[in-house]
Amino acid sequence: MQNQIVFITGASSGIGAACAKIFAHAGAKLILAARRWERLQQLANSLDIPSEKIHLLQLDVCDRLAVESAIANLPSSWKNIDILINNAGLSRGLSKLQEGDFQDWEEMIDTNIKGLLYLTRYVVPGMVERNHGHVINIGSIAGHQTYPGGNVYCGTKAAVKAISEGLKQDLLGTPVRVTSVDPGMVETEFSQVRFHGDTERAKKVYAGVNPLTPDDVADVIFFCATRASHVNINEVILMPVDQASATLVNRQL
Ligand code: NDP
Ligand code: 8X3
Repeated sequence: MQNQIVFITGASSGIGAACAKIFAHAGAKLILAARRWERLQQLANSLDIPSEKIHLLQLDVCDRLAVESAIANLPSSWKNIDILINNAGLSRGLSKLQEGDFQDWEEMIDTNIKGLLYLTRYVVPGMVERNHGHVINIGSIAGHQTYPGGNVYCGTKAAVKAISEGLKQDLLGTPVRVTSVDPGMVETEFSQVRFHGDTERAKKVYAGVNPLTPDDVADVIFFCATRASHVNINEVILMPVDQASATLVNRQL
C-alpha cells in the first residue's frame, strides 16, 4: 500500500473518513474529496502523515463537469490513481413512494448513481491504460433487500450492485479489479442526513443496538484492497451481529 494513490469520495465523514485513516496508516497517498472543505481540512490535520501525501478536493460528485475537471487537473504526481473508493452517498427521507419528495429523489439518484458513474468513467480509463487499478464501490444491504419507505434509496443501491457487476464484466481481460462492499447498519451521519438534521429521530435508528462502526467497514474495504493482485473480491455483505436483515434488528431497550 506504500505510496499507492487512493481516491476516496465522501471522505469528510463516516465510512470515507475511516477509510482515509486506515489507508493513511498503511502508507498510501490520499486524494480526499467531499463538498465540506473545512471537514476535509480537519481530517487531513488529524491524519498522522506528511502533508505531501494528502491532496484535498472540494468536489460535488453530482456535478459532472466538476468531476471531469477535477480528474483532468490533478497534479501530475497525483494522476495515477491506484484505488478509487466510490463512497459518497446519502439517503433522504423514508416516505412512502406515493408521497415521496422529488428533491430527495433527485439528490439520491444524482449522488449515489450518477456521481459514482462520473468518477468511474473519468478514472477507470487511466487504470486500464496503466494495467493497474481497483474500483471499490460502497453499496448497501439496501441494494439486496428493499424495506418500507426505502424505495428510491434501495433503488439507487440496487443500481450500484448492477453497476459493479457490469463494470467487472466490462473490465474482463484487464487487471483492473472491482469490488462492492455492502454494509448493513453503520452509525455515521447517515441517518441525520436521511432525516434532514432531525438528530433525535436519527439516534433512534441505533437505539439499543450495537451497530457497525465506520472503522469496521473501512477494515473490510482495506482487506479487499490488499489481496494478491490476481484475487478479486466481488462483493461483501457485512452487518452487525445485532442485525439479521435490512429490517430485522435485535434491540435491547
Ligand atoms: P455520512 O453521511 O457520514 O457520509 C457521507 C459522505 O458522503 C460525506 O462525506 C459527504 O460529504 C459525502 N457526500 C454526500 N453527497 C456528496 C456529494 N454530492 N459530493 C461529494 N460528497 C458527497 O454517511 P456514511 O459514511 O454512512 O455513508 C457513506 C456511504 O455508505 C454512502 O454511500 C452510504 O449510502 C453507504 N452506506 C451507509 C450505511 C450506514 O448505515 N451508515 C450502510 C450501508 C451503506 P459532504 O457532505 O461533505 O459532501
Ligand atoms: C444504509 C443501510 O438499511 O439504512 O444503506 O438502508 S439502510
